[in-house]
Parts: sequence; C-alpha cells; structure tokens
Amino acid sequence: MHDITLVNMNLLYIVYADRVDRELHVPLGLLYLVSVLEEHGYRVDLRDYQLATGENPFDIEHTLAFLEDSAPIVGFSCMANLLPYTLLVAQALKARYPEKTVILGGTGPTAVERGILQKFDAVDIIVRGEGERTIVDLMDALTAGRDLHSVAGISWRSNGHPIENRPRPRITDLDALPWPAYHRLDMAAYQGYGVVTSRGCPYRCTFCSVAPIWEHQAVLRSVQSVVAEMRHLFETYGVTMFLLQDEYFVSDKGRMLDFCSALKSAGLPVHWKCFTRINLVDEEMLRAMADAGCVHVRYGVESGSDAVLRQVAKGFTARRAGEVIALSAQIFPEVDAFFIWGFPFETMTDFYKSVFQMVLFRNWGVRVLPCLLSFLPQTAIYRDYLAGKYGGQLYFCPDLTPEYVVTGHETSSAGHIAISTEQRPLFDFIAAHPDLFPGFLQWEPETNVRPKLKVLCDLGFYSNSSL
Ligand code: B12
Repeated sequence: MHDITLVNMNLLYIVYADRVDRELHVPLGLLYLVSVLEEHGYRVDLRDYQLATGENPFDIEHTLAFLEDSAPIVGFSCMANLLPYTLLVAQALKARYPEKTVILGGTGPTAVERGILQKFDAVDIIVRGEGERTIVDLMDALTAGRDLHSVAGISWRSNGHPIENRPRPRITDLDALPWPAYHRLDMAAYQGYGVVTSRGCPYRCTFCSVAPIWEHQAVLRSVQSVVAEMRHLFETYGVTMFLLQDEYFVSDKGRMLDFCSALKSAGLPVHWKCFTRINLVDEEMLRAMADAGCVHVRYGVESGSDAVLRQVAKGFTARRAGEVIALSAQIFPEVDAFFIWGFPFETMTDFYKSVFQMVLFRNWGVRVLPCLLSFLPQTAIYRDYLAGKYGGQLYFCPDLTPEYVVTGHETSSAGHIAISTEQRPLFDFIAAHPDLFPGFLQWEPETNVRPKLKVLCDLGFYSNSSL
C-alpha cells in the first residue's frame, strides 16, 4: 500500500474543430516531490493524467476510474486552467471515499487558497508554492496523526475554519535537491523534456502569475548541475531536445556564457529551446547560445506600445524589442514572440502599435503568439482591478477564453470557443465562482475584447486551427 498518490493534472490538451493538440510533458514539479518523499522513506504512487487515454479525458467517471485504489492521501497538481476540473474531481473522489485526505498544489490554487477551503470541503490541505520541504513535513505530521499548525507553507481547515500557516522559506540551494524521479516514468512516452535551471523571477510584470508565486525571488542552479542533468537525460533516456522553460533562464550574461561553454565541452549532441528576455540578451550571448545548440528562443514581447510596456512594468521599449527580435531571427531557426492584448488601459492606438509589430515580426518568419489577457488571481493587474483602478467589469463570456486558461473541454477556433452541452456544467461551475477563477473572465468584452479580436482574426493571427 502506498502512503500517498500524486496526480499530475497539468495537461497540454487543446481541441479544435478538426483535431486535438496533445503533447505529453514530463511533470517536473511532481517528480521533484517523488524524489524527496522516497528519500524520506515514503512509498509514492505517481499517476500522470496525461497518460489517461480515452475519448474524453474530462469525464469525471473516467478520471475516478484513473484514481481507483489510490492511497489514503491524494495530492493533485494543477494550473489555473484545470483548477475548476480538479476541484470537481476532488469533490467526486471525496464523495466516494470520504476517509481520504485531499491535498492540492501547483500554480493553480495559488492566491485562492482561502476561497477554495471555504467553499470546498473536499479539499483538506493546499500546499503553497515550493513543495519539497513542505510535503515531507506534512506527510510526517499526517502519518503521525499530529496537528498541522506547525507545518509551514500550507493552508488547511481547523474546526471548519481556513487556516493559513506561516510561509515556508524558499529553498536557496537547489543543487542540494535530488533530481526529479525520472526513473518513475516511462520517459519514452513523453514529447516534452523540460529541465528547470532556476525558480522564480525578480521582475514585476503586472500580468504575470509566475513571479508572484515565487515571491519575486529568483534562485539559480549551478550551470554544472544543469549540464549534468542534461547528460543524465541524454545518456539514460536518449533525450536530444531540451525545454529550458524557466522564466529567468537568461538571468545574466556571465551565467549564460558559462552555461554555453560548459554544454559545448560536455560534447552532448543535443539541442535546446528556452525563454529569453529582450533586455537581458545581446549579440554575443545569442550567438554563443546558438553555437551551443539553442535552436529556438521565446520572448515575452507583450506589446508594441511603450505606454503599455511601462504600465505593465516590462522594463524595455518596443524599439529595443524590434532590434532584438530582428537579430534573433537572423541567428535562430525558430523565434517566438508572445504578445498580450486586451489590457484595460490599452487604447486602440496602443493595440494597433502591437498589431504593427506582430505583422512585422511575422514577415521576418517569427512565430507570433497573441494571448488575450488573463486576470490570474496572483497577478498585480487583477489586484488593481479589484481595487477599482480600471473601472469597468469582468464578465464570463461562453464564447471567449484567454489562451492561458484553455481547459481542453471546449472547442477552440479563430479566437473563439464553443462549449458542448456535455461540457456546459464545467463552465457553469466556473461562471459561478468568479472569485476563484478570474483568469477565465473578460474585461469589458464588447468594447475591449471583441473589436480587437476582429482585427486579429482579419489579419490571420487567429484562424480555425489556432487558439
Ligand atoms: C513546463 C510548463 C508547462 C508544461 C508542463 C507542466 C507540468 N508541470 O507538467 C506544459 C507544456 C504541459 C504546460 C502547459 C500549459 N501551461 Co505551463 N508551464 C510550464 C512552466 C514553464 C514550468 C513548470 C515547471 O516545471 N516548474 C518547475 C517545477 C519545479 O515547479 P512546479 O511545477 O510549480 O512544482 C512545484 C510547486 O508548484 C509544488 N507543486 C506542484 N504541484 C504540486 C502538487 C502537490 C500535491 C504539492 C504538495 C506541491 C506541488 O511543488 C513543486 C516543487 O517545488 C511554468 C512556468 C514556471 N516557471 O513555473 C508554466 C506555467 C505553469 N504554465 C502556465 C500555463 C497557463 C499553461 C497553459 C495552461 C496555458 C498555455 N497556453 O500555456 C498550458 C496548458 C494549455 C492546455 N490547455 O493544454 C502558467 C500557469 C499559470 C497559473 N497561475 O496557473 C505558468 C506558471 C506560466 C506563466 N507564465 O504563467 N506548461
């Protein structure tokens, strides 16, 4: 019998009229937890819902069947997009097995812990942020039947009242952590192999949920430990393409040049893609990255308007973004430029400045990825909205959803979504809890979202086969 069942509910699953986009990504967050729990003698049952086949993964009975014979303690990992579904699953699981202890973790429940604990008895404990130290302390307390007041980093319920225990200090020596428990997975079953080289980001972009989740504090792994892990994945599992997806990967020039030369001297025949930042790169760095096997760089450009870039505290200008994207398009086979549109303070003039850049970049062969703003609960922009800074209202629109919270329940096409009768209950659930799921809502859709969406559709940035 296992002591705990850990369930990955982080999926990349997007339904279009003519196909379903699925990509299986190694669930790193949970694999780190498996390693530390096994190190402390716990028997862990790891279940990755990405592997749950079947026509419709979002059928509660199907998910409950996937969770059959799970351990007395069940921990779910989810992001904001599947938080609603995960809560419905937790409710159904608890209704069938009331004796189980249900734990939530990951980016999804962050900043809405109290609301979840007030509304859903099915959830007993929420682990906030970094989980390695907290999950071990929590398991020690739960298996010993001890009171939970002393476990830092959790929110839970005592005598029916939500309790927020003191925060857990961040892990400052990531090299000391055991590597993710890759041995627990059939690694050949996956398409995306991420390696995390750092945690957190010091920047304060107002629309971003990552930086607040990691308290705007970045902790970096040593270049040696990252390259050693890449060697292990290459030699043991034949991984040849790595996703270095942490936001602060290009933290500084010195570290990046060290990483590139360490990877070159390792002589691994591998390639990699990564997130970068306009104001943190220069030509020498970009050429060193390409020379060390980087074939795909991804930038958060966000807007072509300096007024908007200032408002969201991005820290660079549209002109500089143009220069860096132009240079990158000459150096790398693939370049992505993420844009965000639909900010409450984004005038149509600001918006057209973004559209101008999008068209320009697309002509340079850059992949332009426009994202409708998502008011994720952790973000400064959502707090500003709640404080009345922008006026206006957030609305649930059954035909619109930000890319960031596409759930896979809906059918996406040309920037719109269609909800089947079968999937309606999930969206009724979302609309019924705007305080828990603000990321799904639109600010003034008729005047802010729809006019801009029409322009983006007319210019082909949204089509029937794209989100
Ligand atoms: C890799 C990644 C993916 C991968 C896989 C994720 C996975 N974990 O399996 C894939 C490609 C599937 C993915 C998809 C999406 N992603 Co993504 N992804 C990331 C990324 C870049 C790294 C995640 C990671 O590995 N972190 C490192 C590990 C160590 O941290 P962790 O996973 O958070 O886990 C730690 C803690 O959270 C905690 N923990 C986590 N789970 C649990 C569970 C329990 C029980 C406990 C106790 C603790 C615990 O302990 C872990 C160890 O400390 C993050 C950005 C980031 N830096 O976090 C974005 C991020 C998580 N993704 C995000 C989003 C929105 C998405 C999408 C939903 C939308 C989109 N268009 O991108 C899509 C899915 C779309 C769809 N419908 O299909 C957002 C989530 C926002 C939010 N507030 O929830 C992030 C934060 C990016 C961002 N800039 O906002 N993503």
